[in-house]
Amino acid sequence: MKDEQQLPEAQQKKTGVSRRSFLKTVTGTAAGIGISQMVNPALILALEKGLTRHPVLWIQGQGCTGCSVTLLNSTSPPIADILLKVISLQFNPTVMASEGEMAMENLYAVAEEYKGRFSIVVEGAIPVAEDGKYCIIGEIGHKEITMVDIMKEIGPKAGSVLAIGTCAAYGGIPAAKGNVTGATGVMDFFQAEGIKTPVVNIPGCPPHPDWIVGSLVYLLEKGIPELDESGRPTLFFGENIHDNCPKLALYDNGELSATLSDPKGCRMDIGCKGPTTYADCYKRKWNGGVNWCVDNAVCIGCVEPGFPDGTSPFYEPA
Ligand code: FSX
Ligand code: SF4
Ligand code: SF4
Repeated sequence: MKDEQQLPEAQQKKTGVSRRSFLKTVTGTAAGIGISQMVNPALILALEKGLTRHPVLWIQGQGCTGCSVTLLNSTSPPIADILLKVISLQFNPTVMASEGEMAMENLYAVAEEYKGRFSIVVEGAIPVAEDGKYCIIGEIGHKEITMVDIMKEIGPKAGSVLAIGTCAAYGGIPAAKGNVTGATGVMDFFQAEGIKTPVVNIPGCPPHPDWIVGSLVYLLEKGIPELDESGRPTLFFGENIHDNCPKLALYDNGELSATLSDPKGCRMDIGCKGPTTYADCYKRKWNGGVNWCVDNAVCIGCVEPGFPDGTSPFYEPA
């Protein structure tokens, strides 16, 4: 593997955050929910061992960029530390400085040089209809390169793939009823193309930043995590929301909210899909631990393979 000195200049910039203060940041959150008691130790261990930064190619297809935005909201540890200390982000259309052919050539060069030793993060679905022409990632020599082309070329060379967001994992919103683009999740695409690279699904529309960071660190430190039948890490998606919901006692007592603006009761009658949804939102919460969907609305089952068609209408009981 290239050492850091050989990585592009942008990758070498230091954050000004020392290893000691980074460790303090992650240990400081271990007592709370933060990246959780499960993942913080792995992250700390990785840093203590001087984890070699791992090349990551982040490919964006049919999505809303909400997955990148959610990652940029990662506060513990801060996103700058993840990008500059844990991974070596070699391609990301939203935040990378390079562009055009240079960026595309770097993408292919990294995949070749680090064969089997880099990861791909896929954000958004892969549109396979019309020869993949619904999603052009870039050009080399005036030849358009589709997302399908890229995934066929670099998918088999990667050591692992993280399918971030429900679109990348299962097709999500682009694959909803009326899908003319052939929007497909990564696992289905790989199966159709005979690509054997292991895939970890981190669904959610968007996924929680802890799910992304935690899974990435787990992958680098320990390898592929335990996955459920939908390809999701059980670490984050192993528990049923309804069974663990703080409003379960209200449900059991028949105290049900009749409107969204009636915050007290269980949200079952206004469409909550918690009973068929598996994720740890009930304890992790969102927005830095401030609130989560059922506080003000309902769970719409955004992490489930059938989302959104299978969990619609969102505000009507299942
Ligand atoms: Fe999909 Fe990502 Fe939903 Fe959006 O890009 S998972 S539409 S929140 O953000 O792909
Ligand atoms: Fe279940 Fe939703 Fe009611 Fe919570 S709010 S108890 S998840 S139905
Ligand atoms: Fe998605 Fe439900 Fe979690 Fe909200 S509570 S983020 S809809 S899984």
